[in-house]
Parts: sequence; structure tokens; C-alpha cells
Amino acid sequence: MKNQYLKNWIEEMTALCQPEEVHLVDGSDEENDRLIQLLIKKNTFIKLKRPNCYLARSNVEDVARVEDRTFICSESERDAGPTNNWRAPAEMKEQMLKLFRGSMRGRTMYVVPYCMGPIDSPWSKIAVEITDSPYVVVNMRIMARIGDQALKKLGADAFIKCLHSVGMPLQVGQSDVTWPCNPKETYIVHFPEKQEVWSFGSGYGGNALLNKKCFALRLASVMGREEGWLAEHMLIIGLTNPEGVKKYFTASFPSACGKTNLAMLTSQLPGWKVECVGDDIAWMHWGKDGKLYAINPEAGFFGVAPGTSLKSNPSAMKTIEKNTIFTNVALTDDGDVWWEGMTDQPPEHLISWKGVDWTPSSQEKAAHPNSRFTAPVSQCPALDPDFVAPLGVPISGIIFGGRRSHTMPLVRQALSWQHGVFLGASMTSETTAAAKGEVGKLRHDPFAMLPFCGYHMGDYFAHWLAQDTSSRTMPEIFYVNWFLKDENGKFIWPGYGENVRVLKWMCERIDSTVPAMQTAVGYLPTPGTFSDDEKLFQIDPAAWKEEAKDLETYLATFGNKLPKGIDEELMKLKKSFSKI
Ligand code: O2Y
Ligand code: MN
Repeated sequence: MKNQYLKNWIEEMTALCQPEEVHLVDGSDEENDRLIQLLIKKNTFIKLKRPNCYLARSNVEDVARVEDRTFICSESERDAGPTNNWRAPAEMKEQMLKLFRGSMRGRTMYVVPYCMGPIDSPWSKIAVEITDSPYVVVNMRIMARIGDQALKKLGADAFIKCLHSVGMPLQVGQSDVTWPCNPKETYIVHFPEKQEVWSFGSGYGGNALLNKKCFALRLASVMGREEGWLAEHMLIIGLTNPEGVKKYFTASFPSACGKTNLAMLTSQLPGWKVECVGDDIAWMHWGKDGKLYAINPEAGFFGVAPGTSLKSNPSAMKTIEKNTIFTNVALTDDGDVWWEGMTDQPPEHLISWKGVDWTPSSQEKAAHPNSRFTAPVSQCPALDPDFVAPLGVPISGIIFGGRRSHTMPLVRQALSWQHGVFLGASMTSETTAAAKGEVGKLRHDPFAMLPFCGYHMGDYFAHWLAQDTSSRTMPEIFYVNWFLKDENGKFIWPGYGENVRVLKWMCERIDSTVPAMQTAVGYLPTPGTFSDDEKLFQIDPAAWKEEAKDLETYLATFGNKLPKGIDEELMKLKKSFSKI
């Protein structure tokens, strides 16, 4: 190995974690096959009837990201801000060192070099994850560009360090469990100044695949701020009109707003086509031409299975036909997968995600609500041809949104860049049964970055505001709400493939080919544009007065770090509805 930093780090971590073996991952097919055989032998993987597909069932206490165990350990507490858990880095490092000491005994320590972004992109970044979980390695092989290709790109440079252990060392002669983890001692810890992540105790998703939320969002958002770019929790799509003119959009939504469905939308408008560049994360840089360009730093989808069906997302269903890892879904009697919402009628018999018999009369769900598929983006039938374009795709529009049964119109266009940033900062969504806690409760989730911003959210707003310069072609900003309900609780807007009609309006607004009505909440489509229920665009002044009040209380939590531009927009909104 040529990289001295890596050599030193491996030696240091080997001494700390005391694994039985160390394996430098090359990313080859042969290596992957060996790891899959190992996972089958350990009963972690069940081979499915879909080609090269496997099912894993996690420990019932290790099923999702753990936000209350996630820490941003910046040198100063003020830099983490009120939306993050903070601990002093030295104190936290000491605690983590204790946990990691001997944590890999009896296990193999895998060293996984990986590249986030297309391998030949100047915007890609190289990191290394050390993990004692072969499940993590095979998932990362789908989610990122791993092994020799990343090591080659790294050369002799320094890299981002990600250390992960399931936190369950094996004593001599002790047999392993199918899903080793340590839920009582789980910590997901970020050291932004050192560009390190230390994750202990969980083998699941965002807690363990440290390339995703930990690096590509939390650490990368800090890097983006320092280096003048944006690391965002956004999908990336290309939209082509019947004349063949293409525009790219990014979009950010809180969870349970159909983000993956929009990323792979099947257009219901003849001649209009949507293609997918990414479903979750966008890294955006300004090009020499003054346009904003986005790359998808990931190579795979880690999508929520429940609700995914041929009706809601046919492209996702096609993507996961082969080479896919399923986690915590149900197993059918003929060796296939099933989850709630996949078909109208459930099968007569299943083995649930907990590994027990399940029938339609069972009280529990067959698949865990946060069950997942890990599948290569390259298998998506709606893959954009510029998915691996080194400089990314030029962004014409940025879409924010949330799930709201009233108040927020179907779509509006920001009045300016500053107003658009305010719209991102004011994102709210009603909670659904998919999340823990009360259903229908309003949750603020600025830019859908609440759990993913690695620094003070007030500084994050300022970073967005600072992008606005006269020398650039700023993308237009939009805010959508697919989830308006009528007085009987029925959705007013059909959603799914019909959302392309809203995207079409955005294209026309970007090109200035359709008029719009200027209102206090943004530009709205002129009556008749959607020939739908006028309730889609009603602005209820009393509801907006309440909205502004609630927003003022929320934004006050950022104290004197709330940028002037956001405060200005809030005051304008308040004033517009003050006389009600
Ligand atoms: O629970 C997890 O570990 C997965 S969370 C996740 C996975 C893929 C895309 N987005 C998310 C998210 O929480 O935003
Ligand atoms: Mn996400």
C-alpha cells in the first residue's frame, strides 16, 4: 500500500480494535461473492429467488437511524447549533476510544476505501470506512464506488476517516448472532474539524453505512460551507419536454413525502419524460458558466420498501429485480420478498421481518415500516444518461416541499433567491404513521436537513443566502404540496405521475412563457392553468397569519445566528397577513 496516512491509520485502528484479521477491500466480484457466501453461512443473508438478491433481518432493536444518539462534536458547541446533539470532542473521543478498545475481537476488520461521486469527477471525495460488518461492506459496494478504484484515485492524499463497529466482540469459541449489534451503547459521532465519523453499536442503514448521511451530508455540509459549495438532502431529476428540451431539478422533502417516487416519476403527460440522477443526496458546485451543477455522490438507492409498488413506483420495482439486498422485508413461501403496499392483497402466508409466520390476520406488520432495498442506481430504467457526468448536471430549478393537508398551495414560485431560501428554511411537514410519535403533527424540517446539517442551522441559512450573486444564473426556487385534503379528508391532487404537470409549469416559469399571479407567498399559477379544483391554490389569510406566527417562534430558536435575509422575509410575510 502506497498511502502512508492509510497505512498508519490501519495500524492505529488495528491496535485499538484488536480484530482477528484485517482485510483491505478491493471491490472485486470475487471478493463480493466470498462475502455473500460468508453472510449466507452466518445466516445473516437468505438467498432469494430474484437473481443475486438477498434478505437480511436485523435485530429488532436496530431498525433505523438513531437521532438521539447522533452527535456533532465540533470544537465549539455554538457551531453545532440548537438542532444537533453536541459533546466536547475530547470528552467524546475518550468515551469512543473506550468503546472501540477490543471491539472487533474475533471479527475481521474490513478496510473499505470509497469514492463519493463519479470516479472521474473533480467534485468527488475519497474516504475510507473501517468496519467489522461484512453486511456493511456488501451494501457499500452498491451505494458507493469502493475498493481499488477509490484507492487509486486517493493516491498519496489524506482522506475522510470513518470508523464503524457493531460493538459486539466475540470471545474465543463464542458463536456469532445473525445481526450483531449493541443497541444500548449505540453512538454515531461526527468530528467535523477532524473530518472523522466514529459509529458504534448499530449495523443498520445510516448508522453504519457511514458514506451516506454521516459523510455525504453531515461532514460534507461543513466542507461545502468552507469550500463554497452545497451538500444537500436532495433528489436530482432531468425533465425533457416534447420538443426535446431538458431541464434539471433538485428537490428536497422531509420523509414520507414521496421523494423516491418523484426521483423516478413516470410521466402522465404525453411527450414529457423524467429521468433520475439521484434519489437522496446532491452535491452542487458553481460552474465556470455561472450555472449551478449537481452530482449524485451515491451509486445506489437505499430506498424504503413499504409503499413501493408497480402503481406508486414502477421504475423502483424494475430496479430491484436483481442484484439487490433487502433488509427487514417479509419473505414469501417461494423465496421472494413482500411488504405492505406492494400488492393490493397480501399473500396468504409469509415469514415476517421478525422471522416468524405471518398471515393476513396477524396483528403485526409483515415488513418493518423502515425496511429497505439496496440497489444500484445503474439498474434504474429511468436512469439519466448524465448520471456519471463528471461536472454534474446544470440545475434550473430547486424544489422544496412538505406534506400539508391545508394552507400550502399545490405549487408556488419564490419571488427572489432570498425568498426561496426563506421557503427552504420554513419547510414543515405533517408526521405520518411511518415515523415515531403522533400522526398529523407539524414538524419543522428546514431544507429537510434537520438531522443532517453538520453545523449551526442559522449559519447554514446564511451559506445559502450567500450564494446569490449577480454574476450567476440562479436556479428558480419552488415550493410544492402534493397532499392538500378537502373537507372530507380526501386528497385533492392525484399526485404520482400527475406531478409532472406541476414540473411542466415550473419549466414554463423558468422560460417565462406563462404568466403567474404575484402574492405574498410567492407566484401562483393563474386560474385555469391546472383546470383543477381552485382549492389547490386558495390562500387562507387566517391560516397564513397562524403560519407566520408559528414560523417566527421556530426561527427564534436560531437566536442571533438567524440571518437578516430570513428575518426580512419573515417580517414581510407577517405584515402581509397582519390585518386579519
Ligand atoms: O433508517 C435509516 O438508516 C435509513 S434513513 C434514509 C435512507 C435513505 C434515504 N434517506 C434516508 C433518510 O432518513 O432521509
Ligand atoms: Mn434521505
